[in-house]
Amino acid sequence: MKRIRPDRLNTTGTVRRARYLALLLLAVTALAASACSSTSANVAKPPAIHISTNILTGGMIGRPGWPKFSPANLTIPKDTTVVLTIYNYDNGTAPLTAGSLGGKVENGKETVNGKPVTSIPITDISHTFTVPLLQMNIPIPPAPSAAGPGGESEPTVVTFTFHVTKAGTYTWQCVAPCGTGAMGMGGPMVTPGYMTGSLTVQ
Ligand SMILES: [Cu+2]
Repeated sequence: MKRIRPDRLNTTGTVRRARYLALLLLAVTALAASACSSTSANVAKPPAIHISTNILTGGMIGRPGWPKFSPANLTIPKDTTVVLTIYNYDNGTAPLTAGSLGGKVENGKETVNGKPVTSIPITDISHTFTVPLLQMNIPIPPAPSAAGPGGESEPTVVTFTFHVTKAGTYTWQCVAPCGTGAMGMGGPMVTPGYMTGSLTVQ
């Protein structure tokens, strides 16, 4: 039997341990470097969350003059890319007053029937999904004009991609005068569940 001298065993062990530690250090440094680099392909982004809502005409819900977001209360996770799809079945317009900024897309990216837009002419607004506390605005053009028995059409499809970092419950409001009364600001405009509701970020 070959004898191994205890001092050699000890030396070999020390060298191995040192190599192992050096390799470990290298691996940890590489990991830290990749975690810090936002451009690294190795860093997985959390997948986008997809949610949707519909804008129904008053005729569709048996309450003429009362267009409605359905659902009107939405919940999303914070720190996540969210794609909100809005199907607008309402072919009516509710033009904004001259000089209004409600036609501008704010704090997110919008498409209308698949085409990117940065604003909608204020004369061609049907509704908006506006969250003042998040400086977020989604102007929504009307559905095409061919109307069904309840005033419904094929929907205009709006997508809005956004990201909220701060948790909370935010009120959204349609700012287009689509409601009742001389100014169009009554009825559904001031009734939660119709043209105002909540966006909960948690
Ligand atoms: Cu509206």
